[in-house]
Amino acid sequence: MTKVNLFTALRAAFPADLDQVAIETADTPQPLYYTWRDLDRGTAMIANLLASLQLPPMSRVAVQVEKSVEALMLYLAVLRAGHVYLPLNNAYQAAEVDYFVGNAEPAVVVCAGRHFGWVSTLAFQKGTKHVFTLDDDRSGSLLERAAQHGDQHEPVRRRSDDLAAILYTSGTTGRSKGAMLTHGNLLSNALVLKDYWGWKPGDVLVHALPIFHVHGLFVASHGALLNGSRMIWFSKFDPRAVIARLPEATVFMGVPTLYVRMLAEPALTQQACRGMRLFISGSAPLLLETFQDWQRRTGHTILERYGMSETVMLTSNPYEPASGRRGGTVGFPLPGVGVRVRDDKGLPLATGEIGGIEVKGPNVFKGYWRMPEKTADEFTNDLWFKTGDVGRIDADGYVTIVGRSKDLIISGGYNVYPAEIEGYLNDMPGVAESAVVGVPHPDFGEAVVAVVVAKPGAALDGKALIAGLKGQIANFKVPKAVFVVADLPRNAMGKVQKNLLREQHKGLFAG
Ligand code: MCA
Ligand code: AMP
Repeated sequence: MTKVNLFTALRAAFPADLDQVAIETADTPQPLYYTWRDLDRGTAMIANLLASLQLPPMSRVAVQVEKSVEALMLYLAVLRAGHVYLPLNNAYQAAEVDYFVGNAEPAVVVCAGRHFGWVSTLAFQKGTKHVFTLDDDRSGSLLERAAQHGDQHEPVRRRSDDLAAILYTSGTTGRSKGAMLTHGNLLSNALVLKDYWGWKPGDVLVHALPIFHVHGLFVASHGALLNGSRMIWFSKFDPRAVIARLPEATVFMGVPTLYVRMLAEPALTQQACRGMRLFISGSAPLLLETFQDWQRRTGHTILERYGMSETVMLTSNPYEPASGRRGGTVGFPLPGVGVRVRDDKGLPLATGEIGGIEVKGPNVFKGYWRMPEKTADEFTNDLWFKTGDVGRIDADGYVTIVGRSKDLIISGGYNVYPAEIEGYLNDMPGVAESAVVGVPHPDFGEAVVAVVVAKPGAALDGKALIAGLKGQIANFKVPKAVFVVADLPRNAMGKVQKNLLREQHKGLFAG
């Protein structure tokens, strides 16, 4: 078990020459070059600002900002100051942010300047004392205030089981749950991945994922930082621009949609990938077709891995040899991680049989924030975490995910819980009931589709319902299509047969 503040461990991996470039921006008006010294000084100044606020130990710092290097520094500064980072998807709207702030009770909230009005109103109402702004052009009150502080800061000591971050992940029923990740969870996983994926001197990472989820914030950023590797930093994913920078890079990480979009670009060639050593995919199932197309086009075999907000990374296809990477599988349990498959009654299954995936290890979270009962529900009696994913482990040890027992849609790497969307739809005028399902989508993998029943006498229009949802919830959660029907299909028990709805609409986005 690790005993240090995660920041201290990352800082220790900075190269001896702090004046080397650590991060180069790829899509700012002019490229910006941040040295390792800049990261050290910038995080110290923000950490000193946080210290000056005299917050209680392990205060939550909730952050909803555009992606920028300063936003990454804010994350690192929160670790450095010994507080708890709470990242929020910048697509979340007021009702969503209101819930997270109310639930987590952050001492500090940092938001985009243009959202200061509504964010500060709701945050102050919930008892938050400090609201700062941070924009992606390095403006805002956070940096203005941090500039008044010194650039030396001794990282606050933390134990491995102290909280480092809370990541909200939606619940099958009810509201989102905050997964509490500790310094030990994050550091142990980062150290394992550094080794497992063969990070080495000279590696350069193209970072094009958002930094409010596990994939971009922890897996990608920690990987590069812990290896002292340069990052080419995109604030937004743009397939053409990313391909143009691959020749300077060695490592890329993406959700399947990123690979699908790059494959649509003629510029994606073996030549463009000549310097690359590793393409990693995760967060959603990578279609075998995408895996094979990528091999044909680039000569590279994508390495697929599997993880969760509650556990960081769990399994990975092997780094060596590339021929051991099997498309359609998520590879082997990472060193130190236990993965087992159980039937409905929690009993062991034979090799190759399909059941619920359960996991154990130093990477598994501490529990859901202020939800001890929910936490207990998700662990077995012998303390394995029930992932809600359904899969099998074959005779060679490869894990394959075949589905989910949780009612979850993964669209472009973002998770959408049908119950949440159904709740919003059911509250809309004229809606009697609704069912939300995921259907295959060529770009997003799965797309959200809703089927609604009108109240007697009400006339509903799918497009109007979509427009109504857009102001209320993050756009990626809004159904791409809404069908109005007379009745929802139900089984003898009265349960909505979502499988029939999925089947009925599976060709909606084909081709
Ligand atoms: C954007 N839109 C979407 C999505 N993204 N709709 C459905 N699903 C999506 N994922 C919609 C917007 O609402 C908008 O709709 C329109 O598309 C254009 O929005 P824009 O922001 O321009 O989209 P984009 O820039 O093209 O974004 C697509 C994207 C992005 C690059 C694929 O979704 C993305 O970065 N996804 C990665 C998510 C990720 O990092 N996941 C990791 C989770 P309208 O036009 O109606 O307004 S971590 C995790 O799962 C675990 C633990 C793990 O294993 O890693
Ligand atoms: P979240 O923690 O909410 O970001 O999402 C975690 C979920 O993403 C997992 O429980 C899986 O259902 C899914 N997931 C992550 N990686 C993969 C993968 N490589 N293949 C299939 N599903 C994945």
